[in-house]
Amino acid sequence: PSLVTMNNRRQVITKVKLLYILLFAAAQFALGADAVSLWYRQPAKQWVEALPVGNAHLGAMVFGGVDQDRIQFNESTVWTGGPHEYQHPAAFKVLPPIRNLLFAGKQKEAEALANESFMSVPLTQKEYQAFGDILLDFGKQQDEVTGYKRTLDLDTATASVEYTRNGVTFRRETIASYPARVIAIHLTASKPGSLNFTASLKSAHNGSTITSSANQISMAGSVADSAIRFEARLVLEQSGGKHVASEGSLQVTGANSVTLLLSGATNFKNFREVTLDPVQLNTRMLGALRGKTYEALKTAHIADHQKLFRRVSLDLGSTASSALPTDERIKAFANGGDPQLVTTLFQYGRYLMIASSRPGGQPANLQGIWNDSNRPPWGSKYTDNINTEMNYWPVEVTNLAECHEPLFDALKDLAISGGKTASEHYNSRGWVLHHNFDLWRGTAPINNANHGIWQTGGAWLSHHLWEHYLYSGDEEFLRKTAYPLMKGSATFFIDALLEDPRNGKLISGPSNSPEQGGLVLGPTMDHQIIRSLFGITAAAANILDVDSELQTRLTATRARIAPNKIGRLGQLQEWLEDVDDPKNNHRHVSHLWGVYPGADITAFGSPDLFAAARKSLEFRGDAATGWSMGWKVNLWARFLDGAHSYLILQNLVKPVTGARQQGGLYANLFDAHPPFQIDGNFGVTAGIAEMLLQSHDPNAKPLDMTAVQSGKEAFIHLLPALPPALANGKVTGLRARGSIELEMEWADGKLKKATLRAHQSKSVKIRYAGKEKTIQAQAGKTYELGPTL
Ligand code: FUC
Repeated sequence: PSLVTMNNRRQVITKVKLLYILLFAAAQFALGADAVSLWYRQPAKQWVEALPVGNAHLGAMVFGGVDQDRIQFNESTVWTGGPHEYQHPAAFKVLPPIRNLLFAGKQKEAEALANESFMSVPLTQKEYQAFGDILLDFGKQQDEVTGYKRTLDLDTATASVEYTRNGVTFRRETIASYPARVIAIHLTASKPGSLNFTASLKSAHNGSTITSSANQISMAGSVADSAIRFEARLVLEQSGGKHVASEGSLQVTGANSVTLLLSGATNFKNFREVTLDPVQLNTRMLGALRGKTYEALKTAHIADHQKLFRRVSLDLGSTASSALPTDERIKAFANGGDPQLVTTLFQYGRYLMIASSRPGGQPANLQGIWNDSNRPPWGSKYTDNINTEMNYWPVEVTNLAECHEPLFDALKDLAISGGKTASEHYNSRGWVLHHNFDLWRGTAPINNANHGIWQTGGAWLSHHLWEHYLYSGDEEFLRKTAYPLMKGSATFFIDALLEDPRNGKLISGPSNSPEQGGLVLGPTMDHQIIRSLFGITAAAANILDVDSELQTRLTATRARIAPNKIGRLGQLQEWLEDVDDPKNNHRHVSHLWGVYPGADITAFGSPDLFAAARKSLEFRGDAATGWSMGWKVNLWARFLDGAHSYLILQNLVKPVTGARQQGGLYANLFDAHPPFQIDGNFGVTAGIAEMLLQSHDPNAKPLDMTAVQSGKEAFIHLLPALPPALANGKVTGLRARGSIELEMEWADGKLKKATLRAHQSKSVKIRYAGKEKTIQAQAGKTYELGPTL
């Protein structure tokens, strides 16, 4: 064919393509598909297909069944156990012999001694529990169901189901209101008088008492062998028809619309007291809603949710795939061409955070707040050698800072219980948290010495306080909340670090590199975390103008901690000894902490260590558990490699096969270890943000505490790791350290425009595509930048 006909043919093809795109756009519009909703053509068969709603106190999973619907629910303080101190009295007595055995290379003996005399009492912590189910029985019917659609709208935080049967369209909406502290289910039908069903409650705990009278059902009981007593109450309001209460259920006939309100509470007051009255609490919460319409409740709920959710918008474009139901999109994602699902996943992480972690509640646990089992994986507690921290990675950068608060409240508790552990286990001041905690704030080493004695959980979590300060600039918070906890954690390590007689360096121990290699002295991760903790604690004291002696002490001690080392394979050593195995593809990448979430190994300030860390990450490979891939998405973004970061994301977005180390997403977009563990969802949301914006100091050298690291200046790297697959887009409302809010638009992989809003007056260095520029930002002012800065 001649060039001319080829060109013509191309034009025709382009036109056909254009038409195709337009048609799909129209179809999408008709279906109402958008980046912030999940939808399905069938009810959930399994729990991981049901759709989550939550208000940080109550969580629920909506199945959307037709003949029978199930709304499985949780309350965040329904746990096994009761107030208890876990420290092992006088455990510190075996500390010197354990250390000596480790210095002598006798790891097994050291572990045996630790297992005998150094562990938590009891050895394990308590578990998060299921609470119950709301069951709605519509009776088995033969009539065909058409137009079935089940949706979770992330923007309004509403789960809904809609279908038509026998000419009547039925709709049910479920919301979990944070201001009202209830879950509401609203049922409607297109034809008056056609709602007929029986509502009942089912307890997840034996021996519960379920009674119904007038318009309510009460379910009261306790968790076996625990101090927790609970009550859930379901109240019914209907228009038209009637209802009868009998044998613990409510039978509704001929109603036009019905609202069911679920309230649930326990006697848990705090980790040391179980003195609240759940019945009184429910009466109060439900009483406050008397006379209020569902519409009013819903309006207040949406306003409350959107106040947080709408702070950030992300648009990565849409394609033909956007018109498909969510479960089909997960299956097709590997084929490429569905950038919008990345947006959905990003926003889903923010949605889940708002639903599971709000001021006054418990922090998000391994499953957020959603759990249908009384023997959940890993107790659905708080594993803080990665998982709890990962949960909170997205909160500051994606503009949900107040969702961090429950974690800070937990840290206040942990500093109390961890103070006892510090003194009994280490004869040290300050506080320490090992690799897990629970509702009762256990901090002592659990399970087994080969992975339970990891000392830096509290030190890592203390960084969250400092990060909150860096993002907000809130000095009041730094003074009152952050600094005392950071100081307590740092003080512990001033006492507990030991001198390595071989070279005079300070090392941690006994400890682990999570969760491999057994009990050791001086794992790299510990040193990175402690070094960083000392740096930020000294910086905080400096800002607050307090504790000048401690500042000097921290700075001097920091310089003596065993440094990062590059090993024989060019890798960053995970341990003091050069024993890394290049074939080790373990899920934990602990020694890369200094790259992310830490920021002491940097692209331009320590290029050799940076390259070594990258080598270590290459050894670990690209597949792993869900949370591990969540971490790697962030790490590859820190390595400024958007394509690799996206490759990991792609490995993660696929149906769950069940293989324990392979990740995947369930139909409801819950991330899989497998099993379901929520950290991967949060890790990925943080990772997508990390591709678009980084605000640590990439020029910092080892042992530096630069003006940026100390919170005095800001650094913003625009589109540092933009994947080619996300070449076009727009984001608003991301936050950077230094109290800056950012909007960006890019096309064909290049920045078009960035708008910075400064909330504080500060010198801000901006980097894009290898160029750097400094502006003196004024609080309240907005700055626009193009690709040449
Ligand atoms: C750590 C991880 C596991 C799991 C558990 C909850 O122990 O090593 O993979 O995520 O936490």
